Amino acid sequence: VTNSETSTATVLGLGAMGSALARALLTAGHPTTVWNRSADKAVPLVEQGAVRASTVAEAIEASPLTIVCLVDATAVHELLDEAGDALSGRVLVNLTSGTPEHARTLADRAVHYVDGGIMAVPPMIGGPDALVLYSGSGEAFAAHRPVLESLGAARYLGEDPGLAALYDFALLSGMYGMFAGALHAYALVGTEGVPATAFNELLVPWLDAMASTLPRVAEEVDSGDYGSDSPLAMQATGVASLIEASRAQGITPDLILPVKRLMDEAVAAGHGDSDVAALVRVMARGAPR
Ligand code: FVH
Repeated sequence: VTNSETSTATVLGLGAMGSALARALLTAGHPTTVWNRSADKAVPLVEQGAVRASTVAEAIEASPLTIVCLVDATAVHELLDEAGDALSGRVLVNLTSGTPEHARTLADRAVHYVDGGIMAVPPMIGGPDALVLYSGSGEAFAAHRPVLESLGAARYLGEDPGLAALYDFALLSGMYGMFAGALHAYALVGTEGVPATAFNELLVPWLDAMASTLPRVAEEVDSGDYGSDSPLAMQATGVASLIEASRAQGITPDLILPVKRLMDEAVAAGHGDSDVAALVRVMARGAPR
């Protein structure tokens, strides 16, 4: 891997995200070659100064760095089949969403492979709030870091190519947990005509206050030394009432039931006196459900 030409890049895949990535590279002044299965998606980028390649191999050979962003890992494998030897000596940064195992399998196909997880939606790319997680070849990442930073803040996590996907899904888990709880709350107060926008006056500071307890929760998860300020046995009873109240208001408790099930399992496993952090113990058993 050399960094002598690190300012040029190729983008394979020009869907909503791939186009945003190519636009950000062009805006940052990096000469950019693009390719997409449906050629018409390259037109606006060519108008912005990109060079359109007619084949995957031609696109890859145009730059020392190729960024791929397709619908899924299967499409990336197909693309690599099409690329032949073009990647030899070049760096592949895969920003397609996939599992850690997908990333590790793809890494076996390219010598200089970096996987990435994009923590942003297309309009955020190139802006101050975009974050991209990377893992895989540290040498390749370091050589192309200046170009990659034009997409958003770049955070390198380590040599295991699966790490970026793992962190990506862990962050998404936090996000979906928050949205699930907030949507259940809106549905609940909505049964009495309270608009979600009005309820936010209470909900948002409450969630902020709960988020501020995460450092303590995380310490308990790491140490296995769980606090007992809000014992799970007490919380499980409270959540049972929450479920009953939801049903009585005509709201399905579907988003809350899995939390109750884990609490019951933790209590049955002897964690009734522990704080909520002890739920990780139950999850780590990985029992099929
Ligand atoms: N958009 C978003 O908000 C999220 C943010 C977080 C990361 N994701 C992931 O990014 C990947 C691409 O997402 P996208 O939004 O660009 O997706 P689409 O607009 O649907 O574009 C899909 C592109 O994939 C091409 N493609 C599909 N199948 C193949 C194939 N077999 N061979 C070659 N290319 C293929 C498709 O080409 P075409 O249909 O235009 O010809 C598009 O370029 C994704 O992993 C998200 O999870 C985005």
